[in-house]
Amino acid sequence: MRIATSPDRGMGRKNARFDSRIVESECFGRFTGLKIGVSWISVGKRMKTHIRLERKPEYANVITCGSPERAEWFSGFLDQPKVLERNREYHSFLGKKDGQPILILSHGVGSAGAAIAFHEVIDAGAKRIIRIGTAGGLQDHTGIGDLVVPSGAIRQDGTSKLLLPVEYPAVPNFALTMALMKNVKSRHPNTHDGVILTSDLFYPGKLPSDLAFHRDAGVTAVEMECATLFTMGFIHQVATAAVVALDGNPLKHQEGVYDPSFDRMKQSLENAFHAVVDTLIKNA
Ligand code: R1X
Repeated sequence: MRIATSPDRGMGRKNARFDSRIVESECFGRFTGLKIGVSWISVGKRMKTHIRLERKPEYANVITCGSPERAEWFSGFLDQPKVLERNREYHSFLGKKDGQPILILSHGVGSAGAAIAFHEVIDAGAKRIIRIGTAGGLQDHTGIGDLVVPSGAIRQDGTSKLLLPVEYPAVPNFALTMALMKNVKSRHPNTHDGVILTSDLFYPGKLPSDLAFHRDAGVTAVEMECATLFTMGFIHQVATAAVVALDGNPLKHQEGVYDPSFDRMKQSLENAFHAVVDTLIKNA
């Protein structure tokens, strides 16, 4: 409990209400390995339990994506890339662009696990977080390989409902999103904006799917983490944004409109990555 009274909680005093959860998870983490044990005694530089990073100024600009392999691939486009940590789905890489450090962190699939990555990377010093993901397009005017920069996300995830009441919108940072949209469009003409759906569900169950409803309402795409990221950013006053590459249309999967293979997504993701880097280093 010594750490609970430390003046440097990583999140700042205004977020002291989150301390109990941080302390709980770090008390657990203390006993899970030597590295965590060592960080326990370096007050103010404690290693975050899951992503296993300490708080550092180099972690202000963050690119996050679901897949660890994709995170590593992205890091190859940066100068002097290096592997930082690999724990569960949370793999981190640090590199530079124009001399400015950029942290790349994978968050896995789904809002609950991703929220852990978002929370801990904010605790580690993130000031801007941009997610590069994949999503299913819902509109007929979107196609595989198109990019979408969300202007907001419907909170059909479970996690953000545990963070803020449902009346709060999940919206990215406006200025960061406008800058990102400009950069993405200049590299990838088939880029759309709009509201996306963040759902915890990938495969349907017995209940009827509501995807056709959201298509008819004008929702651009569906994925699984953006609303959680935007909500987390709002809570902690950290600028967030996202760009997602469309790998199909879940309403047309049976017609074969689904190809999440790396070969199909590669060019779109590469364009998205360079646009995100441009956005982060110019807004640093
Ligand atoms: O956000 C969605 C999730 O991370 C997009 O792709 C994954 C599911 O295949």
